[in-house]
Amino acid sequence: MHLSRRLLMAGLAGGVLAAPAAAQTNVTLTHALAANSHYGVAAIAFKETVERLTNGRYRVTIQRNDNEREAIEATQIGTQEFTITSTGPVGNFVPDTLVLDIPFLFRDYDHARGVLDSAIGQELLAKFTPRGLIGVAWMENGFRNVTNSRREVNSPADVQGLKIRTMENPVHMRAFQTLGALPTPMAFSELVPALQQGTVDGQENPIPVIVANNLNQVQRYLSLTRHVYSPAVLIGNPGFWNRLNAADKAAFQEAAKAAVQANRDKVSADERDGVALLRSRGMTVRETVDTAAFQSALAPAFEQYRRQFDAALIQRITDWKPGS
Ligand code: EAX
Repeated sequence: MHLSRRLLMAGLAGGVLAAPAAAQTNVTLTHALAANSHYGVAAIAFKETVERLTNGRYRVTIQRNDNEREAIEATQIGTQEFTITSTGPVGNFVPDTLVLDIPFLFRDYDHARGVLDSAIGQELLAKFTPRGLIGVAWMENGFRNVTNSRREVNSPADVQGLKIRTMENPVHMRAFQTLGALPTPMAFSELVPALQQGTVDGQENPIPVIVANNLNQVQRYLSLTRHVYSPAVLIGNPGFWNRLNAADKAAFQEAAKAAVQANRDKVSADERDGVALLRSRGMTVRETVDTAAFQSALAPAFEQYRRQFDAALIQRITDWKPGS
């Protein structure tokens, strides 16, 4: 065989003439918590799925940013492509989502997950687009519980006068004001220093967040008030998202599904094991509170929410049941 033909055959065999390596695109995703938290495991599932389904053409870098409002702003302007955040600050960007933050709106996790996975959830995700964000998928933070270092909380009377850190969320702030507490809104990044310095007496967060951030080190009492369900959401940058071709967009959507599953599985595990763990870390835990008293004490706030939000949507959420 002629030499050049032999070289050509060898080159082809050795891949020397293979197509140039596909370009790689770096994608940044942030969230507020530790890598082993319910957000952290979701971020890892998202990263692994994107990189697997795109054969590494997209490389996801996970970074921690515990100022969720800043992370949403960065996603909106495109200095990062995705963020996982609680709905806490989201209402300042997408006001329609505030309806999800109404206390005692969701009966339990099945109800919340069912509503967010239904047409109602899709309708609310669509509200992100005109606000310069992509609502990719609903995730989960969990049912929120009150902690403080002053006293056990069983009823609304026990909350009166407590300086309670809330998220920067007007629905939550109105609820704690109505209960006679002193709601003090701040970003999650400021919470632990505020508790350490006594700027606030308490805060409220789901078990997964209390566990992941060792809030037992700065809070003595935990009361399972479960006063509000806290959704989380995977938000994307519109410029990045709209440039994806159909196949790559499907890969990112598949990755979002994997993230939601990992997130919910971790919340369920933390709800199962977290109370015993927090007790073992020294917290005094009150597992049952006078929920009916909290609900009736919040009646004036509910009245205002019904006037402020789409009452029909609130009813649709309340009436939702499996198969509906
Ligand atoms: O999203 O700010 C909060 O209390 C949130 O629950 C926390 O950042 C996890």
